[in-house]
Amino acid sequence: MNDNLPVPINVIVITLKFIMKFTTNDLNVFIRFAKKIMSNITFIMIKPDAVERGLTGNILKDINDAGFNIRALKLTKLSIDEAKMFYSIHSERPFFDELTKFMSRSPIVAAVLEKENAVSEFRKLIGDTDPSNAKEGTIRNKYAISKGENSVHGSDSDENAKIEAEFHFSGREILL
Ligand code: IDP
Ligand code: MG
Repeated sequence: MNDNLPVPINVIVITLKFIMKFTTNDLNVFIRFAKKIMSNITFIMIKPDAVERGLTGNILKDINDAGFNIRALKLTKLSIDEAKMFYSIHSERPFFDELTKFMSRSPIVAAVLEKENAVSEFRKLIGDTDPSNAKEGTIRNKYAISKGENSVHGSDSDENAKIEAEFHFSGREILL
């Protein structure tokens, strides 16, 4: 018996086409899935002013009541260098020193939250940066002290949510 019979070319082509079709479909499903996950998560922090005043529980309850699911959560503390790295986008702003000193002053609570359109939904829940402009009932309206010490951070885009979540959490700490 001859073990080295050549495989007909059309069988090879059909097999390759099948494999390519399968992997392309698979890839598309994966990309759609990844995009959906990305638009459904945001990264947030409960800032030093709020943790110091014992507001962590109240803010987590507001987050829960607004329909967000917590996918990662920890109490942690930023060093001054970590705060500078995290807020590097604001390094040229006049408030950069004040902001980074404040954010490294005492512990924060970091979290990854999930909800449809998580980034914009969370920014609606927290309100304007300046609490005097934040709508009634928003977290900053209820708890913030000033434009700087404004109790919570929320990512401003899907891309930044991913970058910021990865700054604080390892893959195995985020339970998606
Ligand atoms: P956001 O947190 O609402 O996205 P950003 O403009 O991204 O606001 O500013 C980041 C953070 O920097 C604010 O949450 C606040 O803590 C701080 N910050 C912004 N503007 C000022 C300011 O004029 N004085 C002091 N701190 C500020
Ligand atoms: Mg911002």
